[in-house]
Amino acid sequence: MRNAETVQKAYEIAKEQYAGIGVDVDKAIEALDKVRISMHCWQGDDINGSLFPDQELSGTISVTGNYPGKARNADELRADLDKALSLIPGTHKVNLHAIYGESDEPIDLDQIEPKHFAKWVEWAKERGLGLDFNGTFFSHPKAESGFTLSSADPEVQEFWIEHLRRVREISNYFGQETGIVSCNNIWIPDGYKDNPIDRVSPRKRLMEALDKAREVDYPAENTLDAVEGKLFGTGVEAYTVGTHEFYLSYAMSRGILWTIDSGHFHPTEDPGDKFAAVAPFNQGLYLHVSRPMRWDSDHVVIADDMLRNITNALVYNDLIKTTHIGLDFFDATINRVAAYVVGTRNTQKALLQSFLTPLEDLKAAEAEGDLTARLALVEEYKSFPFGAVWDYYCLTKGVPVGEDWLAEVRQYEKDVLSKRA
Ligand code: RNT
Ligand code: ZN
Repeated sequence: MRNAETVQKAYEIAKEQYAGIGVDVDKAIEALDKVRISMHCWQGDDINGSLFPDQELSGTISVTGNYPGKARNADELRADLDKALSLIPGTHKVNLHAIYGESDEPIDLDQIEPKHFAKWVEWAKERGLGLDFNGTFFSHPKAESGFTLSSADPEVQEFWIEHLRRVREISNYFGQETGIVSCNNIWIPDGYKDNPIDRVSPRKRLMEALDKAREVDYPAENTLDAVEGKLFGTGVEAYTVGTHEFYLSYAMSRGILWTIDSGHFHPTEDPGDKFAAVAPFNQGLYLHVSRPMRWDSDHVVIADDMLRNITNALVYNDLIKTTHIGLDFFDATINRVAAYVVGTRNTQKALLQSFLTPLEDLKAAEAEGDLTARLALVEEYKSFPFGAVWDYYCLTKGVPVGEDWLAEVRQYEKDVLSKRA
């Protein structure tokens, strides 16, 4: 167990060291504390959901592993999220998918209503959490052809348009009820395994379907639509209808958020630079922080260079105000509550490191053309004691310091998770 006095002492020393380079650690902590991270509910049950519990996951994404104790229903999922949230400093958001609705009678995705999410709303309100949302355009018989919103079959397409209409209404309800804007992220798996002849028509259909589903205007303080593109997925290697270029064009022309999932790019690309590239156009962003391992593998987020590049781009360029940060990973080979804690705390730690940067000095060095100082200083600052500041932040927020949270997850596993069949 970490000793509070030691944490306090280390913080005082760190504070002094950072003050030496003109950084106010308390301001950095304050900035970090304001950032709500949207924790994706689907890490807790391998994207299973509660509307169709027996439906297999499909739609170009997959979860591997069978670690015991996954949440079997929404109540268990909320309990697991509560556990994870108790080990993460700050106040956050939870990101729901349409399949996480709760209904006494069987309903389909074109019948979901706000009332099917009332339990989630009540739960979120009690905890001061925001709620983001996603339509579920996969794991469904009507998605089996491989096409949803871009389907050439009018009946199939209309089903998904109606789904999206309802999803937007529910997202608006989330914002209204919680008082925190709800981002409504749209991702569809549509595409072909092999090279198509006609690459344009499915995209025209997708554009028209999105426009149709988005006819109703909701207040921007309640809900914001976001569109998430992708290069490829399993089974749609040749052609994805909703690519990055498609959605960036759509988002720009419709004035909505563009979603960047860091797993959807080649490992040599820097997702952080993409925010900066669209920043001059005032483009609002939604972010899925993920970790690609050779491909879009959705590994739990770790403290790697990609993550640092992302948080640096956000903080150094003051894009944090126009960016909504969500997580998107799924690993069923480890304790799922631990996965949440690792991924969320890592994202926060990376943000804190970015906030602990003497930006004015570095910007001045850059402006003066002193590229030597820029490189030398950035490298030295990497070994500044940000961990002491992080530990202190955790201490003041009443969450476990350092690795202490693991013992709590182990206990929860013993008391709760291991009892699930
Ligand atoms: C898939 C997208 C999408 C999903 C979730 C479950 O590649 O990243 O965000 O992960 O909708
Ligand atoms: Zn994503």
